[in-house]
Amino acid sequence: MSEKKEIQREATGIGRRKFLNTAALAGLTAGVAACNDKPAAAPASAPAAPAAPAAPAASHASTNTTHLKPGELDTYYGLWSGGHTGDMRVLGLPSGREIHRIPCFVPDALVGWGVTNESKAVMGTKPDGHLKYTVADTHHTHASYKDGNYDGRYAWINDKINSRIARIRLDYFVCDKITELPNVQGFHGIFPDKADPVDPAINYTTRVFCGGEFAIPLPNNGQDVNDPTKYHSMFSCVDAETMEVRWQVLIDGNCDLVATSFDGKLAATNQYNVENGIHYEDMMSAERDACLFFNVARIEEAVKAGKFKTVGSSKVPVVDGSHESNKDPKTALVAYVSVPKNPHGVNASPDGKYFICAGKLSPTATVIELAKVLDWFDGKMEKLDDAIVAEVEIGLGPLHTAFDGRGNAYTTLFLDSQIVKWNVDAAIKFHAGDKNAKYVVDRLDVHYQPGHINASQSETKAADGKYLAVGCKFSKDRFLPVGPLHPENEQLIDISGDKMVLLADHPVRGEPHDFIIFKRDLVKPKQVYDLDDSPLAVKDPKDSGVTRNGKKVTVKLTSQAPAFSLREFKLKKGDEVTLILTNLDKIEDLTHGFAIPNYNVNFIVNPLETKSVTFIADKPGVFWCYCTHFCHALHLEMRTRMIVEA
Ligand code: RUQ
Ligand code: CUA
Ligand code: CA
Repeated sequence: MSEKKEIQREATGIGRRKFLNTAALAGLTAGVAACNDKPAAAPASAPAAPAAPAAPAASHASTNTTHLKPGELDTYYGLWSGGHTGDMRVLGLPSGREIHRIPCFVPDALVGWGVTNESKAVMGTKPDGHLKYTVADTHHTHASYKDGNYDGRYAWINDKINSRIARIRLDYFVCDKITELPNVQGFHGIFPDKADPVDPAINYTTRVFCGGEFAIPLPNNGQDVNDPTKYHSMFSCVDAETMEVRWQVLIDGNCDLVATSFDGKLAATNQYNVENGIHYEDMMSAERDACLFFNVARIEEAVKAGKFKTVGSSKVPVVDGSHESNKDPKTALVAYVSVPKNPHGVNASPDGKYFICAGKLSPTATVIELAKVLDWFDGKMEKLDDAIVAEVEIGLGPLHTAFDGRGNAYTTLFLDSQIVKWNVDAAIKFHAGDKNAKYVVDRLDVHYQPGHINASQSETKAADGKYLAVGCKFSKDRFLPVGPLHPENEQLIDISGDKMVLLADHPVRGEPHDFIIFKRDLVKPKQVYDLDDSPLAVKDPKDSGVTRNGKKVTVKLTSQAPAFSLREFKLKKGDEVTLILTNLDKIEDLTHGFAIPNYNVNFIVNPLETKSVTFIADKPGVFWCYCTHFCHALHLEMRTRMIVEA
């Protein structure tokens, strides 16, 4: 059989893709009409159609190009979540080249993340010194703001499995803090605030909001497991600097993704389970769910006034955001705006006026005007749902939305395998009764089943409408086959003209979710550490040596290409050894590694960086500790002899 036929046959077989598509359609048929300008969805029982052929070459020439000549630098950074590899990835755009991976929640063998004492302190350990967790699932990544644009200080990323939030310093591109959210399961959406709701002088990020997706009995101690009324989830606020959890809001159902307003007054989360169901079918019974708007200033006043409780052993103040307790606008902390059936993404338009909720099981996008939500809180608008200024059909399976700064929104349609470009003002006119208002501007097939989407500078005041990236969950026939596991396909699209133009496919290791794309001059990375960054720094090769305190031994050494400061060092079997290594090479790109055979140790030290490891010298013998990172013509000779006496 020819190679081509074999690939085709595989494409029509029952696979993860078909299963997923069928399951999603089954959910969709529960009372949702298909979108007007699309053919009706296939019934759930119908066999999945064989793969659509690849899109024909775009008929519109693109002014943007992905091709960079050798030596040319990209003009944008992309920060990509790595999914269940637990890292953040740094891409250069428009080339799509992966430049770096920043390990956060999961050990990483290149840098020794989870091996060094410094990284273990960030990741968190059990009393026996082993890592508390070694798996994670990162979905959402966003960066700190100033004046409505990224300021290059920090980025954050979530771990859905263990409810942790990691912070990345954007000077060194390393993870420096991780916080575990109390009483939260399935921590999913994340968004930094863009200003303080009260103090206009604070026009930058000081809080990060976190949505909790899985409602659990609170406290989750094995009681009340079958009583849905005891199940709640929490919307959490983390301090951007200290990374401590400032407060939480107890809500009905569960919160999914998160958006924040440019004025700092509102944060929102989509909520697909107003039914408070604990079984799959219960979560899909209501025709409308909600987008929850949190009045940040009021919540913080309530916390200050002591109107909170705590849950379990956590000391974090928890205020009551349940629907029942928040019906009076004068006192409400949370507003429940209704949104059709199991919404997913919520995104803030760059003009600061609207949040847009994607319908997921409804083929609609809902546009909510923030000024009207504030009017409701202020008692100036009676019916909260009057804040909905548009609710328009856009296609099947809308998930996430990006913006071009020219009034257009771009939403992924998971089931249609398309991006729909639609005009927000036209949608508002259409919703208000002008049936001639054409809000759908363009559609583009993508390959295949897109989840996340983002445009260059999209959720900032500097949205520039040049590039759009889309994270396709399935790549199927777009790359050489490599066995059962397919890469995902991150596609790049030119959105500078009226028509979207597909520019490139990029295979990526599973499985990225959200990402942001921003201009390269917004970050100022440092390529050499400061010796004083570590209190343990060995500042002079003369300070190298072995010091002993009973069975506790400290080994200090330095690296300078092509040698370590100690040619050898002696230990006794059973010693508890802490080895500290400072790289005294101070020029860019001169990284050394340090591996100890049979001791499961390997880590790197970047220019002027200090790292340490602690281990028990339980195996006697000679161990050639060697440099694992190519540094010099004599890199292979760069070793030191660790002698463990029996
Ligand atoms: S959620 S599709 Cu975290 Cu949309 Cu990834
Ligand atoms: Cu030092 Cu290789
Ligand atoms: Ca629902």
